[in-house]
Amino acid sequence: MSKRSGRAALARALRRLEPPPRVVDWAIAVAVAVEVASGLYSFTRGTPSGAWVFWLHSTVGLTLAGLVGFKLYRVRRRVTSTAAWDRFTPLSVLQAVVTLAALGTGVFWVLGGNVPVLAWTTLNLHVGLGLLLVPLVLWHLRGRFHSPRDVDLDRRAALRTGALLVAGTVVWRATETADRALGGATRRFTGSKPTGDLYDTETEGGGFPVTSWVADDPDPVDRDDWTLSVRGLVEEELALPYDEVAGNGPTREVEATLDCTSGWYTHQTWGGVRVGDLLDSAGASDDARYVRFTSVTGYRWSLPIEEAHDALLATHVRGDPLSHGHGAPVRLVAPGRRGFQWVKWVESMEVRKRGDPMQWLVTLISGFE
Ligand SMILES: Nc1nc2c(c(=O)[nH]1)N[C@H]1C(S)=C(S)[C@@H](COP(=O)(O)O)O[C@H]1N2
Ligand SMILES: [Mo]
Repeated sequence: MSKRSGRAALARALRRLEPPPRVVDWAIAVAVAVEVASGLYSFTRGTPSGAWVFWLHSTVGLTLAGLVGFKLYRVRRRVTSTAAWDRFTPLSVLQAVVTLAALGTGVFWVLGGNVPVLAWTTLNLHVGLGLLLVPLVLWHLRGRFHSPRDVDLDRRAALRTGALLVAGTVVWRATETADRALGGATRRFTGSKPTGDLYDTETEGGGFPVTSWVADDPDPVDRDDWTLSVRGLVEEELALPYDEVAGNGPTREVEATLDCTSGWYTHQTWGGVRVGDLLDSAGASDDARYVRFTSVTGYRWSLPIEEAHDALLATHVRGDPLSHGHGAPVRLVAPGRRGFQWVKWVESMEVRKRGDPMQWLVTLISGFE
């Protein structure tokens, strides 16, 4: 087949598969919304029962790639001839670039790639680009808005859009299989990779990176000056010095996986005191529903009380007392939760009736003056 007739055949095939323009445009907006929502929601999923949200994210992401392909093919002349540019075109081009970069970094990460930029993994970059799409898409809709009522979603258009979604699923399954065959199966369902794949930590005896979510960086906490305060809905408030928390060595050891949303995980043996034992000593009241753990920096997270019972306030990791960077004297170990919820440098444990929606904001701004 000559080059020209090959291209004509491709154009014909694309035309046959292409959903109508308005359907493509709205499907892109919906897909981006689904990606941002599922991406953010995935930050809260740390157990395999939450794996579906990662599947959804991958499948819709690949479908979005197909939609963007159709879109770019359709508008190619409007972009390549600058005479056709209007004041919204530069922003549209920027949006296309950011979308492709967000998709590209996501796929690259899944296929085993990582090109760190300063402290950022490629997964961090993927998240940043994805969030950048929110204002860009809203802006784009403002400039090029077509009412959803104009969307000509007849049976055929619905079938074609559905076919794209199926294609997205097939490609996703295929990459998963290929990845497993190529030995990339060390990725967790969250997308995180073993620390040793990303950082040169294995040489330090199974160490793992010290990270802050945003800006927390306190001075080392003096174990002798520190007490753990247990308060709130309890019969008796406690202020426990380090020796009473750590005792003659940890009273409990737990194996748990620390899985950071920047894309690494580490499996460690943590030693410390079971939160349930502390709750029993203090005597939690009947209407207690949550336990909130707060760091010396103000950073905090709450767990439902049943879950808190089985969590650990760790003083040790791999048999050694925690280092400052990993949260000494005491950090929260919350199995099944993502890394950012494992509060470091804990100084108080508060039994409460309600959860704490503000904790989301606080984890982002703690550490700033
Ligand atoms: N007080 C406080 N605790 C924190 C953080 C933080 O910034 N401040 N970062 C969290 C994040 S995002 C992760 S992944 C883990 C990292 O623990 P590590 O530094 O021991 O590896 O701690 C969590 N606990
Ligand atoms: Mo993290």
